[in-house]
Amino acid sequence: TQITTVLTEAIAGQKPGTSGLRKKTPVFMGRHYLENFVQSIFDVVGAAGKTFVLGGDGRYFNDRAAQVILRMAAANGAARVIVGQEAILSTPAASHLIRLNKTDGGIIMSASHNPGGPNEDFGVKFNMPNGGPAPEGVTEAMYRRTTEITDYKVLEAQDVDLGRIGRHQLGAMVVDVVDPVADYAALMESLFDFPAIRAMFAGGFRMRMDSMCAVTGPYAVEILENRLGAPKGTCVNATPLPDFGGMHPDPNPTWAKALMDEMFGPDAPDFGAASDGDGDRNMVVGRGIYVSPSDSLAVLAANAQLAPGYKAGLKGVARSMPTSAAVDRVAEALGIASFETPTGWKFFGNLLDAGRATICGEESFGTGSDHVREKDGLWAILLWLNILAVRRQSVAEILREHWAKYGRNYYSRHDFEAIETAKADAMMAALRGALAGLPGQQIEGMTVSTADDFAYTDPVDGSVSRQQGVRVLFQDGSRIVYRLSGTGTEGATLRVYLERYAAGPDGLDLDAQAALAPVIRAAHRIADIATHTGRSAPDVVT
Ligand code: VG1
Ligand code: CO
Repeated sequence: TQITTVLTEAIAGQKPGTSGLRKKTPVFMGRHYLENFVQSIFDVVGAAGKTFVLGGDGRYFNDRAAQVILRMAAANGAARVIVGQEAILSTPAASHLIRLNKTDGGIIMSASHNPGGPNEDFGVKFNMPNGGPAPEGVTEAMYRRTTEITDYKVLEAQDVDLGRIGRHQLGAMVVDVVDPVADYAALMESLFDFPAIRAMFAGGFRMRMDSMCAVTGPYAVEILENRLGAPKGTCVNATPLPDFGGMHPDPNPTWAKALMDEMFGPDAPDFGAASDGDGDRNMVVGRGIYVSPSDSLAVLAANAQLAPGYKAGLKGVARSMPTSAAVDRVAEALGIASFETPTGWKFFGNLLDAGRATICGEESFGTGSDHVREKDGLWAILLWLNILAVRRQSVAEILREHWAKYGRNYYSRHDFEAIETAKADAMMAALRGALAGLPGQQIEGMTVSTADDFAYTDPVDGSVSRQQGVRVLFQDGSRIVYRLSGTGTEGATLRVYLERYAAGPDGLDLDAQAALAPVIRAAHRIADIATHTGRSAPDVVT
């Protein structure tokens, strides 16, 4: 085994977005593309003598990329890499292994909720020793490194047999291949009341878990069917496939349509759930009722104490800025702090590390807690199950009681996908230019109170992140947020986030789109979406 230094040239565009570097698979498979980025990671964080975790969501190229990353880690002097069997790890499981083994961080191969396959998406991201995504300062340094890289190091060696659990040697580096599920399942068992959930299933409670042919399949089968006794067949689409069976592994009402149809059909089970490509997102559905992610976060925060892992109460809660304020009302009632951060899980890391927040969430189907430093799909699903087992009520009853107590934040997100980048940029620029003139204006019967471009100062380390989304707030508490996606790989995706508060007791049971109709019209008028983008209707509504 010999270490080779390969000459290379900088490749443009290797800038990590909201969650790592994501590109079309053929781009990632292109000459030196993966190697340049991985070398830049090691150049920034240092590899000599260190221990890392490696795994991915099993999408196309996951297996080949893992071998390249291992050979580069060995060539860069890493002491040890802990790899999930067959290079598989869900994102939350990877975060847990990084923490459990007190490693120096990890590399996760995933493009998350983006489709996978030879012509779809691939991605790589680095997580820090705390288990969380690298903060902006670190990803910026990696990006700068990609612009000046001249060579990378790789070990000339055979593939490691990643199918065999146990210790392997790669040059001077140790490779420990581990069961991807075992430690994660044990962590879940330590947080939740498994006997209570098991008793609920034994009593005839029915659930449908849709893993969307992505990474959570083996985790869901082990935890729900094997450990909690849910009937065989509770988990569907439970075998991870390199192309996710051609599906879009994004758990929302549009892409998890089969689950939605079942939950709204005549023989709906009690509870439905789905997770995304890398297992950090979740969608939760009751019989005949959809739980919006923002409401889910609020319900979980309000009821977390019913689970053993949270019985001491929450230190605080945090949500991304576009997420509805429903959880803020819960925090107020509990007398705990609530934080508002930019989009992306990396912004929760400091709050979790500092013990200022226990539960965090995003409107994009992401919820999690301080048990790891990523959002965690199965964690959220298990917390719901724990709450259902203790309260012995339906999802619909729990939601209605929640709204009756706190009022309801009607909420929806409208996505306009694959817009020409120049047009999307022009629209955002025009919108930013118009912000100063908006306060006081009357639109669709509502008066604008303030309008700004969200900037965040991290309360722990003081770092500042600007231009995190344009917000328009109205006097009646309604709100519109506009931002461009940082995870897409094709053109630009405009996300428009819509919110309106109803205090109750009347008007708590409306259809969200109907309740939001004036806010939706105002959103189109204020940003002139149709004129700028040529689109009058969204591609995806959540
Ligand atoms: C989206 C979501 C964001 C989430 C991110 C990563 O980012 O809006 O809330 O943290 O995806 O999720 P953007 O920049 O496209 O809006 V995942 O499951 O793709 O890691
Ligand atoms: Co994901």
